[in-house]
Amino acid sequence: MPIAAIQDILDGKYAGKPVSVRGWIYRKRESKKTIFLVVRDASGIIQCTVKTDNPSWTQAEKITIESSVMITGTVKQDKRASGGYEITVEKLSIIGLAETFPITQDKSEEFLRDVRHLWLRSRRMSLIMRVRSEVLRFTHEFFRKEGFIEVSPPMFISSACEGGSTLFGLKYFGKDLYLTQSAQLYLEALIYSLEKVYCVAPSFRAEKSRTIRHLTEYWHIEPEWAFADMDDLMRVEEDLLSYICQKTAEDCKREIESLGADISKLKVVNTPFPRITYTEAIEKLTAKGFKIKWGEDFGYDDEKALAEEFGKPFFVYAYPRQIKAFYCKTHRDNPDLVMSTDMLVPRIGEISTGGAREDDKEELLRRIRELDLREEDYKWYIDLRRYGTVPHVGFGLGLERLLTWMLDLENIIDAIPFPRTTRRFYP
Ligand code: AMO
Repeated sequence: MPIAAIQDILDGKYAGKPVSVRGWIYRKRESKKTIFLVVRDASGIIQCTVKTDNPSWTQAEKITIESSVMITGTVKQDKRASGGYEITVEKLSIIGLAETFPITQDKSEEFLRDVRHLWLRSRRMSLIMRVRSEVLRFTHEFFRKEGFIEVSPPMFISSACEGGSTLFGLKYFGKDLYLTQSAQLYLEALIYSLEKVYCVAPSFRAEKSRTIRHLTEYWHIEPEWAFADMDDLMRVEEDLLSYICQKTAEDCKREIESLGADISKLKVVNTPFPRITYTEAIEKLTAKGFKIKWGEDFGYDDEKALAEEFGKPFFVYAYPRQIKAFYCKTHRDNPDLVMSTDMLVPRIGEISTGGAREDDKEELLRRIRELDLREEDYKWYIDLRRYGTVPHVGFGLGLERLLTWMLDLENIIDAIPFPRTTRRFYP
């Protein structure tokens, strides 16, 4: 007999028919004459009933929560059953009898994080993981559609991309190396042959901040492309975000509703996004009574206040040189500013940073010296400006920050299966 996906049964494809399902016991309830087993598989949950006269009764009595099972029976339409269908069991085989499952309803968040390897079985975590997978699919679809080529950057690196304070160091056969903070510099090397490239890869940050938006290991969506300016950059970025939001609202409606997240905020993500300069952002914040001065970087509270005003994703661009990285391209008509832009969303603040890269060798060298970086560490990167330099742009979008916003998650740690933070690296 074919093994049915539970969702297909709930969709009415097996009404009145014999069927087999495989899965795990989600809930169990007993009365004198019937045992009700709620079984879950990857697609959904369904109630299965075993009667006293069934030869499987003793198996059903013995079965425990989270035991793995194979059930054969007949699908019955029943308005009282959640989902509208149930299975009258003919045969129940226990595949793996579970010990007493440690997760019960009264457990604390902290406990659930300690047993993350088991908590991943919860309906909530499975729904999030499904949407995460779909968001990745839409990301790949978008870049392929736009002619970008997927590339694979290294994780071991010898010089910093985003500044020393968040670098994870490690010993590499006696030499000092680091874990990558961003693939950007390597992507820049690849545009000279492929022109438009992207990757989705882990980035590592020795980030001491314990906030709802910081991980030490996160997944980074990073495109980089040649012959492009800031306008092209913001256009591709907003197109990507609106593609992801629209497709997710369409294809993950059931998951989003089950998670209790607000689907309407995804549906209204349409291009063009509002754009304000850094200077305008400072003026807005000053008007709201914030103490921030021109030249200072935004804190989380500043970003949240700005984002509240827009209520949807928007760009801040043209930042002061002193708060941005060495690779940012200086505005030729105003050397105090660099061509850099952040995308901000409500509640989370910054979800991406991007910009035009300094493509002039002398300007780049000047920035490297100004920031006291070691020129020899960036020799290969400077080479890229020696041989056929081109104007180019790119951005980095944090997948988990994006999901935290899209799914109204309280904390970024629920956007990734095995979160790594300052305090958490088990399991
Ligand atoms: P930046 O350092 O701003 O820029 O990082 C880009 C995006 O990565 C995400 N992010 C994080 N997500 C979770 N936990 C963290 N600790 C964390 N740190 C960063 C955010 C952020 O917007 N190379 C540049 C980008 C570029 O210009 O192309 C970079 O890495 O969503």
